[in-house]
Parts: sequence; C-alpha cells; structure tokens
Amino acid sequence: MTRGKFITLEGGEGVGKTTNLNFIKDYLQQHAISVVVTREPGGTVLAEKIRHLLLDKDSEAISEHAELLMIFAARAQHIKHVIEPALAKGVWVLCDRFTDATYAYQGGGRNMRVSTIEWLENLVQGNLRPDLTVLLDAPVEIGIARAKERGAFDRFESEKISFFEQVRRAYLLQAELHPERIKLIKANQSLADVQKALIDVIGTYLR
Ligand code: T5A
Repeated sequence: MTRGKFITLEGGEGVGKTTNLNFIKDYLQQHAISVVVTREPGGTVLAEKIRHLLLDKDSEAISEHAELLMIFAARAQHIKHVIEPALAKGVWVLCDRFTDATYAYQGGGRNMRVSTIEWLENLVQGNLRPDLTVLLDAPVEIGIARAKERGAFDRFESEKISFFEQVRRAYLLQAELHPERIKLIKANQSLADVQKALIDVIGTYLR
C-alpha cells in the first residue's frame, strides 16, 4: 500500500485557509485521491477540547510554556489517532495548520526558542513532516480585517498588530528555510486568482 501524502495549509489570521481547504479537497478528489480534511489545534475529541481552551479569551492567563505544550499535546493525539492511520491506509491528509504555525506563532509571535520547538517537534512527530505546505501570505491588516468581518475575536486574534507582524515574518522565514516543501501564494489577490495559483502548485505537485 502506498502511503498517503500529508499536505498542510498555513498563514496568518484570515488569509483564507479555511476557505481554500475545501477547494483543495475537491481538486484532489477530482483526481481520484481519497483525502481526509482536518485542522490544528484539533482533529480529535481531546485535541478539540485543547483547542477550545487555547482559543478561549476569557480563560486565566496561559503561560507561554503551557500554550506550547498544549499545542504539542493536541498534536500528539492528532497524529496518533487521525494523521498516521490515514497516511498508512494510503489516504491523503489535508490539514489546516500544523507545526509551521508553532514556529510562526510561538516562535515568532511569542519569541520562544526555536530549539525548544524543534525538540518538541522531534519528540512528538518523529520523522513525520508535511510533504507539501501551501503558505498563504497577505499583509497583516488585510487578514485581520477579513477575520473581523467573520465575528468576535478569539484569544490569538486579540493580540496586537506587532504580534501578527512577527508571526508573518516567522512564516516567511520558514518558507525561506524549506523552499522545496513550502510554496508561497499571495493571498491579497482575488479568491479566483488565489485558487488559480493553488491549482498551479497542487497540479505541479501531482505531476
Ligand atoms: N495556533 C495554531 C498557534 O498559535 N500555534 C499552532 O501551532 C497552531 C496549529 C487557531 C489559532 O491557533 C493558533 C493560530 C490561530 O490563531 P485557526 O482557527 O486555524 O487557528 O486560525 P485562524 O487564522 O483564526 O482561522 P481563520 O478561519 O480566521 O482564517 P482563515 O481560515 O485563514 O480565513 P477564512 O478562510 O476563514 O477567510 C476569512 C474571510 O476572508 C474571506 C473569506 O470569505 C472569509 O470571510 N476571504 C477572502 N476575501 C477576499 N479575497 C480573498 N482572496 C479571500 N480569501 C478569503
């Protein structure tokens, strides 16, 4: 049985990850690929509970270490119960955010040490890394304005603009460090143009 491929979608707040996830899923299914769509933090009952705690802006102040460990705890459950079983069955996994988000938000946004994140990444993931990552990039104000239209802000969305600028820079650095895996698409163009670029990236990958 050929192992499935692991594709992740990344980017700052409101850049269009969720909007484009179903578009990619439909495109893969049209190419006769079975695909599971999932998200982080989340994807299992326990991991979704951790997500709820992480996003709750009325919770007690969460320490940076607690936040990082909760994210990796959720990830460990997600990998064991959803991602690995699907890949092993030959099913592709399409995930809304993964560990690049940790480098961007906890590394960039919260200034946590990259070496700590790397250590946890190796512990929790072993050799598992995405095969392909699409990074949707847009100026921070555009993403925030789009997210605002959608409703009340969660704990992360309530951060300052400077936090999101650091997140964006850290994402762009990840793309520079891993050019073979991370494909960058400008998200401040029309949805139709973003989706044209997505077909280019995924189509090239399929070939
Ligand atoms: N987190 C996560 C960490 O800190 N560390 C980690 O390791 C991980 C995994 C939750 C939070 O968790 C943090 C980061 C996050 O803050 P989330 O819910 O996935 O993660 O993140 P959000 O960014 O909050 O998700 P959003 O749903 O807000 O953003 P999306 O999915 O990027 O945007 P989407 O698709 O909902 O689009 C927003 C609006 O814009 C419109 C859409 O129609 C929608 O209304 N839109 C466009 N409009 C015009 N032109 C386009 N090209 C458009 N694309 C979308």
